[in-house]
Amino acid sequence: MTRKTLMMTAAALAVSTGAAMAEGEVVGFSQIGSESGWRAAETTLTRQQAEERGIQLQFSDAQQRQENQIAAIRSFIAQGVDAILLAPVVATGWDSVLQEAQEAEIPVVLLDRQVDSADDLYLTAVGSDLVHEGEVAGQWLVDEVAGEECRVVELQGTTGSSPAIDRKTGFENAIEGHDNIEIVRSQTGDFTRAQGKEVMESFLQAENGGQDICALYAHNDDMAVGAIQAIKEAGLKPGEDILIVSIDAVPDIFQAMAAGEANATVELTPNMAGPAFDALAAYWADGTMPEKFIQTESKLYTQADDPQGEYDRRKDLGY
Ligand code: GZL
Repeated sequence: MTRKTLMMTAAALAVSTGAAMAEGEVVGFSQIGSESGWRAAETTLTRQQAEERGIQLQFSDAQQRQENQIAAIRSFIAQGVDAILLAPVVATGWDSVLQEAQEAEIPVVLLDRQVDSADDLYLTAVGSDLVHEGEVAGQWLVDEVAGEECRVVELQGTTGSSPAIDRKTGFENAIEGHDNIEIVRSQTGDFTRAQGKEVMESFLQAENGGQDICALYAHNDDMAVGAIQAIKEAGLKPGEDILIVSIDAVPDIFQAMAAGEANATVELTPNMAGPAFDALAAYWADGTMPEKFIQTESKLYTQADDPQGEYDRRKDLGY
């Protein structure tokens, strides 16, 4: 397929999907890395959304390092891009580079995580209510154990990231006042399967081989999937001996749910770029200023919600 045909196809597709065209704009995307299936899907969908809208995407993978993100943003500024997308690995340390982008009159849109900087330093932030996600997960456990004693272990996301901070806060909000539920161990697994498995192994050892653990709360599904492996290797039944609740709604957690090895997940859409590019198209067209926070929804899924069907619907979306 020639480039011209491809462009025409993309344009036709954009019209059919209603994607706002932004023909010829150049956007730099500073992506955290590929630490989870969810992150991989976000990258896939961002590339697709850019192509549908005729946007040229300059992509940078920071390998989880903030200094790489800051360097990428400075490179985008030097290139004179029309906008910058930033998924900030941690919440602090962005003021100076965001001020440089502001001085260069390049709008910055945050994706899926927040920064502590003043909100005049970015055009808008697209993401979920991370505290609410933690509350949804916590409330599910409160309802599930129905007053029974429950010792919980927690796998936190990347230290200093807004999802790790806020999802912890939300879960604690939900279990507050329910003295039967207690978080007895909490440690970062850095949002990855490998570290989720490793830290869960240490939790199992420390908690009487897992006999004293009632539930795992993982800040993302990838750490939960790693932990499920550790629980099985310890001779216990995940989803039964140890309840599993996590966040993201990636295909593999639905596969585990269908096998009875996970119990609940809170959905996080990986399509943060669609709303981001819509806001940028309006801003580029006539200076329209978007809301500072464009919130995506957080839906709870359990074993009662056709997990096999959810797996089938999501397995080809780029996770
Ligand atoms: C949350 C997002 C998190 C995902 C993880 O908005 O930043 O980062 O929940 C990913 O899977 O690592």
